[in-house]
Amino acid sequence: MAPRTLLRTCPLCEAVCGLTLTLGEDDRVLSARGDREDPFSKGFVCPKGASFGQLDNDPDLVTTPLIRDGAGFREAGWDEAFDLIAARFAELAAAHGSGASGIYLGNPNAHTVAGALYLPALIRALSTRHIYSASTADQMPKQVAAGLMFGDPLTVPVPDLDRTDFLLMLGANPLESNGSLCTAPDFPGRLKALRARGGKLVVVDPRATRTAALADQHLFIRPGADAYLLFAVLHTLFAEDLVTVTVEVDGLDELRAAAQEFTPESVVARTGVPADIIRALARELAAAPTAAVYARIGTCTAEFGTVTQWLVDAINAVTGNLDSPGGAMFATAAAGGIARSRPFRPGRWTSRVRELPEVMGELPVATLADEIETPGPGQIRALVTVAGNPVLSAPSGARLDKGLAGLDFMVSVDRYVNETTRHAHVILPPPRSVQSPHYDFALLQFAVRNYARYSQPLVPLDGRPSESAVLARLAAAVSGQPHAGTGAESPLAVVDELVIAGMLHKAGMSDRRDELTGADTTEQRIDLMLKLGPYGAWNGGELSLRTLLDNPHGIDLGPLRPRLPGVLRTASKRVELAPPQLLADVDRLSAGLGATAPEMVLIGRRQLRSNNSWMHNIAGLVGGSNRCTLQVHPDDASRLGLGERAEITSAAGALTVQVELTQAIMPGVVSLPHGWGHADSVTQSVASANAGVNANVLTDDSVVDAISGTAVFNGVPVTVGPA
Ligand SMILES: Nc1nc2c(c(=O)[nH]1)N[C@H]1C(S)=C(S)[C@@H](COP(=O)(O)OP(=O)(O)OC[C@H]3O[C@@H](n4cnc5c(=O)[nH]c(N)nc54)[C@H](O)[C@@H]3O)O[C@H]1N2
Ligand SMILES: Nc1nc2c(c(=O)[nH]1)N[C@H]1C(S)=C(S)[C@@H](COP(=O)(O)OP(=O)(O)OC[C@H]3O[C@@H](n4cnc5c(=O)[nH]c(N)nc54)[C@H](O)[C@@H]3O)O[C@H]1N2
Ligand code: SF4
Ligand SMILES: [Mo]
Repeated sequence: MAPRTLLRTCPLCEAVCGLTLTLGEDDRVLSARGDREDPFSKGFVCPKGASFGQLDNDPDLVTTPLIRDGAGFREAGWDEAFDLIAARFAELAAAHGSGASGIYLGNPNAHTVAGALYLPALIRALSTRHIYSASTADQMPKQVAAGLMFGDPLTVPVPDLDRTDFLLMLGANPLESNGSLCTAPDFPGRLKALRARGGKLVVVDPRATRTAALADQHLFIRPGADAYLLFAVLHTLFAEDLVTVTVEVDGLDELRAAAQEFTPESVVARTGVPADIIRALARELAAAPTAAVYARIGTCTAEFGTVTQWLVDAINAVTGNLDSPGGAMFATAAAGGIARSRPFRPGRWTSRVRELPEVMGELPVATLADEIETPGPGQIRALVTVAGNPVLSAPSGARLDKGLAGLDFMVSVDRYVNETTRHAHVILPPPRSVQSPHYDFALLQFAVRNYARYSQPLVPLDGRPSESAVLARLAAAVSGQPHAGTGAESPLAVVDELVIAGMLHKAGMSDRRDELTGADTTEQRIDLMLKLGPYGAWNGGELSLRTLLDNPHGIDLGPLRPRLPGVLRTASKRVELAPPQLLADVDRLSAGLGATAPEMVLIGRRQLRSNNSWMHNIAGLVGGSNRCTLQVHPDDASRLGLGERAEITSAAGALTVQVELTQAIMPGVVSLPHGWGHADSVTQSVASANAGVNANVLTDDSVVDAISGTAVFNGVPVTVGPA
């Protein structure tokens, strides 16, 4: 068989680019390029997507279950691995009852079909409140703000990138990250197009990033101060009578009152942004025919993360740009949209040790180490991790590293032995990406154009279970259910039939089970979700699994359309501009106005050829600009007497780091990327040889965004001196 060309969505970041893969006779991926016929990504590919083959062929990937054996691991069969898991969880339940186990879900779950469709069953099976994920190290503030303003935490507006006249972007660097909570393949091209059509781009960032270089205007801001800047913009809009509200809202007067004290002058010291620039920004936002404010990770993982995300959409609303073309709009995804009928409510329970709030059923990852270390009823003794590396990604990572080493039992579903999974007693590997189906249930909720694409598994499973089957079997094993059945008796088929029956029943279509198509029950579930979705064949439209299989480059479903008030789930059925839970944090914010800022603070950054912690084992991607360095302004370096290496210390820990001098960072701010700090004991030869340091040794898990419990990675007080 000659090399063949196959199509697949890139699973590596939120841009969901179409890939054209060439596979050799042995089913190895020989090359990957952008799929020019994909109507959304139109051939765009970044260096990571182009390295898809090297990643898929990495000889260091785990390919069979591994069971802890002394200091290392031995290979094992699937039955043996699951029998051991079932036995150990049964012992745990007998000794401690339920609630002694926990789960941590990492970022790639947002990209896999298994993560979208089978984690709910696994979480239920564990019957625990110890549910943690990368969300509380990432976007949770945005979801809480959206939940309180719109009633559902998945109802997150995105900038209408392709039509806006004015984009204010804070704390995002899509030229390196390719975008986040804003699914937009070729984000760089879309920004260039914005400027080419006469639009204006303003970037707010403590660093002069590659995105800032593309902008009309770049404003340096002191880390953690975005809420002050946005409040001062709001203040100006109200003070100068520039407010236009075009959607039904509640709370406009309360919002005005809250903004009252934040005059542009009052926030200058805190933000570092001159008052006249803030006023001009507010006037331009109001005057632009269409405008959108968009803020991402730099503003989420900060002390006032949730307040900041609220103010972003409050400004979108009071400048008449919410839910209108060219403004901030809600996508209409083909499958997996909001299912809730009652308004979102955070803090329904709190964590055991620190009483931090529950949000969307989970607890903050910043308290995972507390829950592992602190004895007493409800202490975590066994942990499941799926697609995550919290030792490198969670705050106070070094503490977590020790905690994991002391667990009674740990199971990890992961491709690699890494800094986290090395502590597992059992590692269960997913199959290769090309052996997995792909549909972006999560990311297409945040797309800047409505679009759908399904990728079938391109290569047969050759005896390995799908990741969906692994998760379903794990759910059975941890809850003492039979886990070894096959065919219709397999845990996967049992879960799928339950879900399908439930969805059909809810839709009043229980007689239509036989009409679902697909090679297996997973595909049948996808077929059902598409058919019942807003474009679905059973909902007045045409979409089904068949349509997507017939259009393997993907289907364009048109530009974003206004969706209010239909998507609202607030009790008032209006947009809530001043939810009490958010107003409650404003006093703390105003108290910070007069506070003296620390002399030096740490922020993070992303690098084009990295992907959080897990792509440093690809030789073509590490080295050159992709190294773990501390960016320092030359003035700071000479003042502090820094040489090539520096010692950096925070309340949580200390590191010796490689210094990179650059004018691109504000004086008083240093930046270290996360995801580095690879341990010797992991079986990733390239990553170990390019180890770097773990930025999260310095971040402090005792400091969180009060409302969402999200970790604070930006604005961490540090001292820096010569090494
Ligand atoms: N200091 C600091 N820390 C941060 C951040 C920061 O900006 N600064 N950013 C935060 C953010 S935004 C995030 S999202 C988190 C990420 O935090 P995590 O999700 O905990 O970490 P990742 O490095 O993304 O780890 C992903 C893991 O999934 C595995 N994997 C990859 N593909 C698959 C798959 O298909 N199936 C399975 N089962 N496993 C797979 C990889 O081998 C890897 O071990 O880090 C956070 N941490
Ligand atoms: N190449 C690559 N792409 C990725 C990832 C990766 O690791 N590598 N990770 C993926 C993930 S999990 C995510 S969540 C997304 C994130 O995507 P983005 O949000 O675009 O993330 P970054 O590129 O880190 O950009 C954040 C910017 O915030 C700035 N910043 C830091 N502190 C502050 C602050 O207090 N205020 C303001 N205004 N700015 C601040 C930083 O200098 C940085 O330039 O990227 C995704 N894409
Ligand atoms: S931008 Fe993201 S989705 Fe596109 S090729 Fe690169 S890693 Fe893949
Ligand atoms: Mo993330």
